[in-house]
Amino acid sequence: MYKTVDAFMETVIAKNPAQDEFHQAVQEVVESIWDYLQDNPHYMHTKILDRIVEPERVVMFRVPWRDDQGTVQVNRGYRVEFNSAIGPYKGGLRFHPSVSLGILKFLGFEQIFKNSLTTLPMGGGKGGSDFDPKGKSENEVMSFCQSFMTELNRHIGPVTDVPAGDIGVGGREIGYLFGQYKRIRNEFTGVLTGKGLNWGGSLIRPEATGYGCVYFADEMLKTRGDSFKGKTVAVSGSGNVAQFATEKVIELGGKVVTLSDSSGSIYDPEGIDTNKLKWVMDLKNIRRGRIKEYTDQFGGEYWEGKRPWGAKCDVALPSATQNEINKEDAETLVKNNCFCVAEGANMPSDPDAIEVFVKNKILFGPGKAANAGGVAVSGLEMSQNSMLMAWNRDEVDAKLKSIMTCIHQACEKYGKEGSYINYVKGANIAGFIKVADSMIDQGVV
Ligand code: NDP
Ligand code: 2IT
Repeated sequence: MYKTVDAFMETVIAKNPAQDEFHQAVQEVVESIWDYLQDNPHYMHTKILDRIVEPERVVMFRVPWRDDQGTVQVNRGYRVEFNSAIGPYKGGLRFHPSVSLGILKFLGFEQIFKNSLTTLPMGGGKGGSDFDPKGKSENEVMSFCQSFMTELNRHIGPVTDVPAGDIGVGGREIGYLFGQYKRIRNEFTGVLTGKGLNWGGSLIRPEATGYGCVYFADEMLKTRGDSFKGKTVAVSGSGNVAQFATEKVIELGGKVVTLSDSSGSIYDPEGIDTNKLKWVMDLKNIRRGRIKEYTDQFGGEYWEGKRPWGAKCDVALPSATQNEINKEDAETLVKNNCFCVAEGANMPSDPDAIEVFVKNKILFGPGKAANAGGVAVSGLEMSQNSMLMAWNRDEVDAKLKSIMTCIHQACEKYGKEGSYINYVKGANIAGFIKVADSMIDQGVV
């Protein structure tokens, strides 16, 4: 039996070489549940840690397709079916050139605990491809999606594994993937979430991750008798999560002053209002342009190649990608009196950054708690699909709000350290218990 976290991590690193992000995600979870495991030795006796870091199944496959010039292109596809102890595998698909097995294992691992926190019956999974949708035509994106699903379809199903979107996969891609699944299988089922409203999608699913993140941050602020009203907020990213986080902050009376993409950040001290946001949504979702164009339209500053963390803010909502806040960024945020960070993205803060936040006792909501609203509404989409019915906008929004409040309560219950809530510890322990206990109930599988 392992005596220390380091001893356990040595075996994980040896067995999974060159998967740095996966090691990082495992280390964070194991560190924060370690004391709990010592107090509850049956988890160690049943080797839950060794089992939970091993995916139940990994599928890797060739994705050949033809570009507009007729040239054959070959990408690699993946689906990591990590853990089905509490429900069918559930989690997004990421299309981005940086996708590798290690990245998808980190995301799949996080998803196990996140899905457990939602209170809904969903296991953990993640998939995707190193395909880069940037600069591709509609026809190329469709050809790729069809080829990807031609292989993936045999591994998924509404009670087996239900993918959804993530970076580079939005409503358009889910549509092409769903169309191809239906064509091959001759089944109209809830095999994907994030579907269009006309064909089985749920209201509020597009908004859910961003809205949920802001609801969670609002719960964190409430613990200090505070709210979003009058707060200056730095958001990173300008995709699905960033857009709807911004929309909800505006609605709650806050002022969002930054957005970014992989080329740089924009800083608008006047605040991004509803009209400007509408323009950003058109830029990013329809015209598929760069965030730099914002400053040509509305003024403000463009910070080429820079992340937004140099902007003075009260609240930060990192909503782009992993490891986008390092130690220096975290110190800058704290120095500028930012006192609340809620992660819309998965693992955007690196371990040194998290240490800075926790040491300074600021409110820090890790992704698996703060961004769980997206997959939670995916779970609600699955429920509606199985019942062959649809809830209205207010019903779904109320359920989302109530789930985010439950997640906050779970973090508080397991993360309280005196008057400070350590949300990392709280989320990891609460997420772990339900999955680990279910694994024990189901025997050595
Ligand atoms: P989108 O593809 O809609 O948007 C991603 C945004 O992040 C874009 O602005 C993109 O810029 C930027 N970005 C991506 N990669 C990088 C990078 N390497 N460096 C800097 N910026 C980058 O994705 P989502 O909004 O859906 O996802 C954002 C984050 O939220 C991810 O971490 C995802 O895992 C997480 N998440 C998403 C959920 C969802 O429901 N969609 C649910 C829970 C978490 P560019 O256009 O230049 O690439
Ligand atoms: O990281 C995530 O939680 C997602 N990309 C959403 C997954 C889902 O199944 O809705």
